[in-house]
Amino acid sequence: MENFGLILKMSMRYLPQKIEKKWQKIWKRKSIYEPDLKRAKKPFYNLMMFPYPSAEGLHVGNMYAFTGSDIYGRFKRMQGYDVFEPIGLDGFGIHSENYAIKTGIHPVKQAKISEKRFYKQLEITGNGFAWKEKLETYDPDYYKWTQWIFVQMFKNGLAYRKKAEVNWCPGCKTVLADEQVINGKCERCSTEVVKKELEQWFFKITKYAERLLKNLEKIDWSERVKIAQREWIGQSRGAEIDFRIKNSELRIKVFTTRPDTLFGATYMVLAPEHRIISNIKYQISNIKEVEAYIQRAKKKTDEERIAEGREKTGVELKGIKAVNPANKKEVPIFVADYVLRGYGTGAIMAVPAHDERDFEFAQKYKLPICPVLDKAFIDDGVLVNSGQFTGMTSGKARIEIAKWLEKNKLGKKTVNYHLRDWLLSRQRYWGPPIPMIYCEECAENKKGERKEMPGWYSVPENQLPVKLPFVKNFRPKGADKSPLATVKSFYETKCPKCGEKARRETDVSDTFFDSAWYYLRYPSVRDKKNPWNPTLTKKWLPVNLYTGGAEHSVLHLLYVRFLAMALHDMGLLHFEEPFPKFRAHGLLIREGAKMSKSKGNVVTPDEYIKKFGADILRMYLMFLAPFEQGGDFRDAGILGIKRFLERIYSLSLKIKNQKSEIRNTTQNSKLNNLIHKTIKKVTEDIENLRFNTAISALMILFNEMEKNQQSFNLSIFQSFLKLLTPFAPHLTEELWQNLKSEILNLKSFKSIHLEKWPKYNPKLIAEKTFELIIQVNGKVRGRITAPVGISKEEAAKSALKLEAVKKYVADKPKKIVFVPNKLINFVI
Ligand code: ANZ
Ligand code: ZN
Repeated sequence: MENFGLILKMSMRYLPQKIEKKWQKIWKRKSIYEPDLKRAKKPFYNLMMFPYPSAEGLHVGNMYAFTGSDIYGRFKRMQGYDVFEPIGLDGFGIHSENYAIKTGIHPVKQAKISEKRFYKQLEITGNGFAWKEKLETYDPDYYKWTQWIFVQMFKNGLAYRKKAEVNWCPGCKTVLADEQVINGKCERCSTEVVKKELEQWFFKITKYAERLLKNLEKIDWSERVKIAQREWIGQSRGAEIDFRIKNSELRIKVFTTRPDTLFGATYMVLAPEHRIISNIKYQISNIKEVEAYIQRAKKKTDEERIAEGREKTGVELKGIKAVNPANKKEVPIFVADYVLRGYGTGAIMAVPAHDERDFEFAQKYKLPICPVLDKAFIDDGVLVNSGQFTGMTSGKARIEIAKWLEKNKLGKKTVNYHLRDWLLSRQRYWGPPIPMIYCEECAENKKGERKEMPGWYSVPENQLPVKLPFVKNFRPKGADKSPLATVKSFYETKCPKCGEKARRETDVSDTFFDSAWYYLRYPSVRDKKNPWNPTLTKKWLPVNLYTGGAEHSVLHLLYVRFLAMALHDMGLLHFEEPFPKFRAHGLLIREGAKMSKSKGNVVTPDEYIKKFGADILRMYLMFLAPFEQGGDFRDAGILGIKRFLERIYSLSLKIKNQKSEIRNTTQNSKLNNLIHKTIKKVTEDIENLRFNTAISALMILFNEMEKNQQSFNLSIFQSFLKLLTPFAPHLTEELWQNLKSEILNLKSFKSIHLEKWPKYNPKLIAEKTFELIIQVNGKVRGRITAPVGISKEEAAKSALKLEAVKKYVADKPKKIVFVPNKLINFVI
């Protein structure tokens, strides 16, 4: 029923709001941004991190990121790819829930409000989204599969429960993952995080530490994100060494990156939580003092314990000694909180001559300091006082001492990682319930789905999803339990194994789990049987270009890589890196300050779109600075872009009114060359996300066209419009269709967005040059490359820049012979 024509009468003035609404409707009707997922020939999956609705709506900073990604997508579409650019909402989780708490509106209701608001905003910005594949993480059709993945993780030994000292946010009343603690504060609400000993669900990301690190070399990602991941994973190579306790069978294992300094280990330190202390309690003569110290230390967080400038404290374990395995010397053992329980083995050999922390401690407690390298506090020196290893370089000694330890069964080479397992459970309401059941009966009989976790069963897959019940009082309780723990009808269930009364897990999983697999669902949103359809997944994945914020370097971007690897190993995915290419966009600031609600300088795109239209705002944002760098949003700047688009509009009007003979036959060689140069420049710039310089190239071209409006071919203007299309999708569509005809026949409608990206002719842009021969008195003294048509004066000037020529032509030459485009001869 689309056989009616739409009159495209161009108004005299550029009215973006009118134009934009019209084209958005038509695009949607004609599904021009919906690739044929099954049959597409050249799939290109262009993805931008989906937003989480935590406030009133998107701000201009979010739009900045989406626009950059969208420009790239539109560019690829015109290059002939079937571009898939889906959108959705990361709407489950603490950020949305905290917002609901603030507004007092139940998250279920708030989600509907946010959905409308966000989607509306994303629509008016004119992005080429595939709306038919949108998804929301709180949709049971979606989280059914989030839970299903959890079950797979559990079945494969990658999800487990353990009691551990974890981060607790008193503000959000839940535990947090290490990655969500930024400088000791909650990533969400900035409350100071405290430690709590709790039993929680974890994903075994540490099992993948090495691969996560190694694969970084293979993927094309923004360097700063790779660096952040490398640091977070924190690989350190070294050795584990056993120190025997004198008169005992017990040994203390230490981790060191410096086995070359073993002979200088003059004392040992245990972390306050080290388990061996309780085993040797009765041999410690000052146990009261030691226990009191441990109690005090336990109240401090790791950050507090190792804070810079903090005076080191500790207590010696009197009555026992350890033996340095290298020189058999007896050394005292201390407990001190500068050694952390969660790293390495929780015990160290202290080498005060070469480790600054140990040096400080040794000075305070008057402990012996024994140098074993020719210089203090260096990574590489020559060994002294080190028995048979004396004289070796540190590098060699590290290997040799490790070998010697291994041979004598006193230790071994190891690799350690700073990365901790991903703490996944949250004591909150707004998330997918963790699909696990605990049966006391089975636990007592030491039965369970996995033998190391008696009593625990995953919810049978045909019973998924475990739906989140509506709980009126959804606010976090703060008693280490989710509000779901108050809903009897939810947690009471039967054991899938023995059928006895059992209890559901009442914690929900973290939002970062929801977003760790969403990219897999988009192409398959309509598949009811699989989380991701095998055929579609093979066709569309991995993602071709992923764009997003660098602030997620060690959160989302690390989790998502880990999960893909795990699923790959289970045989569920054909790739292990979900995003072979990732680009981090820069941050948008406003008049020098980061845009944030607390500073009151947040700008919503709506007001600007209302005033200027989406095209002007898009172009303005992209013109600010290189996309990967970010930019400073200043109201004044936007007017320049407005003026630019208005000029394009009126030039188009003029061209349309010109006689067709002029439009189709006129040649202007300068413009002909410039258009080809511009095509090359814009193509390369967009490919490298340098949108700002692409726009300035378009401005230069446009100025030239405006100056020569009577004398250029229409095809030049058309190419210009195509180049502008990714930036100003609505305006270019309007002008394009108008130049084609007065009447738009929707049946035969072909959007400019489906036109071919212009190609340049390399011959036309090759700077024409020749080799100028330079002679002095007829003898060749040099050659330079010079542009065809160079003048005698210019040629002489360039030639005299050469040292080899200058030295002969001291004064003014008597005569200069110039053969155009060939040679220059100085007669002296
Ligand atoms: C002896 C030594 C001599 C060390 C020397 C350093 C320099 P990274 O690089 O972070 O892996 N260490 C080991 N476990 C620790 C813990 N649980 N808490 C605090 N410190 C710990 O650091 C490894 C080094 O940090 C190890 O190497 C150990 O000190 C210390 F000249 O052993 B070293
Ligand atoms: Zn049971």
